[in-house]
Amino acid sequence: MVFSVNLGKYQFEISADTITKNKSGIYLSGSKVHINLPFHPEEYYMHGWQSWSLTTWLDVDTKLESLFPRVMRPMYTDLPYEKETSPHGSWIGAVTTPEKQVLLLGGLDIGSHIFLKENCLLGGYETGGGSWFLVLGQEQDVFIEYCDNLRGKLGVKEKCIAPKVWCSWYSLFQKIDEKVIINTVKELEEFPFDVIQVDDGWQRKIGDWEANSKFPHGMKYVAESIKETGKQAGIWLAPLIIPSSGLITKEHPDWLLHDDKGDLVSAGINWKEQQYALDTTNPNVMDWLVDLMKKVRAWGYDYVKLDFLYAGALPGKRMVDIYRETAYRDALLTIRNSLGDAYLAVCGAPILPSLGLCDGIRIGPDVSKVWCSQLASKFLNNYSIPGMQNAIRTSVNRLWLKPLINTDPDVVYFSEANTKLTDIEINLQKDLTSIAGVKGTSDLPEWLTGIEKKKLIGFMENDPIVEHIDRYEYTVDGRLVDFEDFINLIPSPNRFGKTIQKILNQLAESPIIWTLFEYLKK
Ligand code: 9PG
Repeated sequence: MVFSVNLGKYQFEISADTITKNKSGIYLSGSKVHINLPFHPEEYYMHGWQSWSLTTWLDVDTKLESLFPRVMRPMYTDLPYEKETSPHGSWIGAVTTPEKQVLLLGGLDIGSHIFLKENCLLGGYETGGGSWFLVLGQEQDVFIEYCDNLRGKLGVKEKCIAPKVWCSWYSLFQKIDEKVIINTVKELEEFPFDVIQVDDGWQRKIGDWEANSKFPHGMKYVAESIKETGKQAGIWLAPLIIPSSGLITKEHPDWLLHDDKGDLVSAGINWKEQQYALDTTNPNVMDWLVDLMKKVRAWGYDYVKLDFLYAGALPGKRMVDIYRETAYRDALLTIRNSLGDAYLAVCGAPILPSLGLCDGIRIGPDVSKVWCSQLASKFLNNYSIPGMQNAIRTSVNRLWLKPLINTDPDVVYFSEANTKLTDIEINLQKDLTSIAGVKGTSDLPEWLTGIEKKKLIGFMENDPIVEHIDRYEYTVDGRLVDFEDFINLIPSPNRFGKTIQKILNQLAESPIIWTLFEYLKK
């Protein structure tokens, strides 16, 4: 059906199954909705699928090419749309009007995707149908209205104050062992952290979630040592992925997600090997996951960071034929329930399907001590690999989620040694963290000078007053912070550059580039 609707000074032609209007906006239903724009939009808000996927305002004429290397697409993008070059995004899309107002179209159910094609905003449900919210107004207001509607639809887990976390990843990476962790725990005693979180490196292997030989007294002992210092113990797991050389791949191949042809579905490449995804609609898989969650709780961990969760929502042929994001959300609900009252932080997680079920969510890629990799951004169209600019760009564009969930923009660095970041870049991340309201670091106390230690303590203890002024402009305790000039996309290459890009994209499919890519991630 085609409807003609007035919003502000504009009359929109809308095609949808049903339409209702109230004072906050317009509600539509239908598997496909079309909104003809009576103006030429200047900018488009593209929202990435999972924590690490690019989220930004774009000039509408910007063509975003597909991300390379292709094998990494499952890890950074939403596969059904990997080849789409017109502006598009997951669940929510928005455009600016010539008067600098914003017209926002948001899915109110999971499985929605928005496109801007010519002068038409298109919404489509992968599930065959659902509801939509359409609103025109000031930028901040329309995002707040959308949040209010999501709250009613997907729920909000009672929002708790985000704990201040020390996490082992961004300093020690996988080079953790019992001695280093216990030592750090002792050194951190005088610091105002709520949680000491052990990240990747404690486990025997991905999918084999027992302490490795570097933790001879086991993970319960580590949790107890942390708790003795008055802090909560946190642990990292990537429960929904399984490496090709994993035990489950050999012993329970039927637990893994397959495609229509019966081949295993790739969940990307990491830890130098091919990763696969668990099929969470298989009851044996869910039993295994529930036991795993109960095990880490019994070890004494009250803060659980679950990572690489996108694997649970990849396209594939599941044992029970349900929609992929529904399969993920169902699994997350069971996981949530088996974790009891632990703080659940999710990462690499599809955004909307996680709402209401977890306490905190990573809203951007990993930070690193490098601002940006020109090679990855400019030539591989990859804005998701670890890097401070990638992390800030996507996180700052996701702060509207704050009323719904604790929004985690990743850690802050306090040590100024061994970094390629400038003070300005480090401080920008500090301010973003204050604005987002989730604070953490990985710095080892022994790496910090006296002044740096004081700065860290001051930062963790201070709770600044934040005001949102404009899209990328905030005040933090009255001081103006503007992200705008720091988060532009890298201009696409010229003709010569395009040739190099083509060659690199080809090369990116070969193993040679792997060595380079591993290097870029550092
Ligand atoms: C542990 C880490 C940390 C971190 C997570 C996640 O290859 N990659 O592009 C890539 C992206 C993210 C990533 C690791 C690799 O990090 O975000 O906080 O827990 O896993 O492995």
